[in-house]
Amino acid sequence: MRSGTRQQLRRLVVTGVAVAALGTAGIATAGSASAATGKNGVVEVGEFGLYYVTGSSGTVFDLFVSDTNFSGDVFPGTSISANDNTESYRNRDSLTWYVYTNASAGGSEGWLDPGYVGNASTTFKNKISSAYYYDAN
Ligand SMILES: [Ca+2]
Ligand SMILES: [Ca+2]
Repeated sequence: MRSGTRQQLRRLVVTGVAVAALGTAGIATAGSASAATGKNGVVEVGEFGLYYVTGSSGTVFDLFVSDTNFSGDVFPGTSISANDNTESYRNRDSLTWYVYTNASAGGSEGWLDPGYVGNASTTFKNKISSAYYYDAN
């Protein structure tokens, strides 16, 4: 449900109101042409990336929509768990992302403004277990 809401929001932001007048077919075409793909190892426009190491480069866990529990997630193309295993960020979204040290927005909360690039503080380094594109707690 969150994902659907997000997709609709994104579509409006990216393509503007004009697309709405084109009807469902037009919206579908525009959406597929511009949509970022989460968890494909590339931090695209509209995504939030959490990196395996400091420096905001290299192996990255890229999110387009919120992830309530990193357990079971791996860095794309690897078998490396993303849970409690990220050290830096890159926010290419137009929204502020919120990160939490426990699943389901539990534990300590941090936030990364649009455009933010940088390393995690001690509180969050190798401790993040969920991330949201809104304030979830
Ligand atoms: Ca991506
Ligand atoms: Ca954790």
